[in-house]
Amino acid sequence: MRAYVGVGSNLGERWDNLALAAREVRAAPGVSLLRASRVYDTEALGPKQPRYLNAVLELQTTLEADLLLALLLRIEDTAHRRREVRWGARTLDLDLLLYEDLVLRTPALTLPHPGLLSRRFVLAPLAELCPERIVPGTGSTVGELLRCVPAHDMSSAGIYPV
Ligand code: A4P
Ligand code: MG
Repeated sequence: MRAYVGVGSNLGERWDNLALAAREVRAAPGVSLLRASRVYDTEALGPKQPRYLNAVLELQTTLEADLLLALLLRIEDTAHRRREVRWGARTLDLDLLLYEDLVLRTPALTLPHPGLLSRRFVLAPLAELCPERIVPGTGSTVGELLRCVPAHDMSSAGIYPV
């Protein structure tokens, strides 16, 4: 199965947090890390907080969607534990953006990820990897959705630390 994971970090050693996410994904049984987008430095959406680094990872996996999400939450926990010692706040956010063509709305998992449709800092890195992919439930491609979302204060910050 092909899956796309949004990675975000806005506290602590942000580049290290991105590297940890890639490392943990690669180490997980049943998951291959195929590609990573560039990394973007983005203005935070929501309450005032530090800027984010955002990127997207492309995975091939034999895990079902719920097990893949469980893995992502476990990786978040790994980063958060480290963080709690030094920063006392969350530093890694992993969102399951797309899982094949699955459309799902359960308390534990919504697919596609609801933030995907409106967030340029998610669509831009995703469009680097799969611009022609149809986002299930919308009838539009990633590239088309990207052209429709509003501008966002963001800039390319470099290649992903895989
Ligand atoms: N969940 C349901 N569907 C999914 C999915 N597709 N992927 C559930 C991941 N999780 C999913 O908790 C999220 C819970 O949602 C999980 O337990 C899972 O069962 P969380 O990650 O602890 O909460 P959160 O991330 O604070 O909330 P949420 O609603 O996921 O927030 P977002 O959408 O992740 O937004 N600004 C910039 N520039 N860049 C960012 O990356 N991110 C956020 C957080 C805010 N502002 C940002 C950014
Ligand atoms: Mg999240």
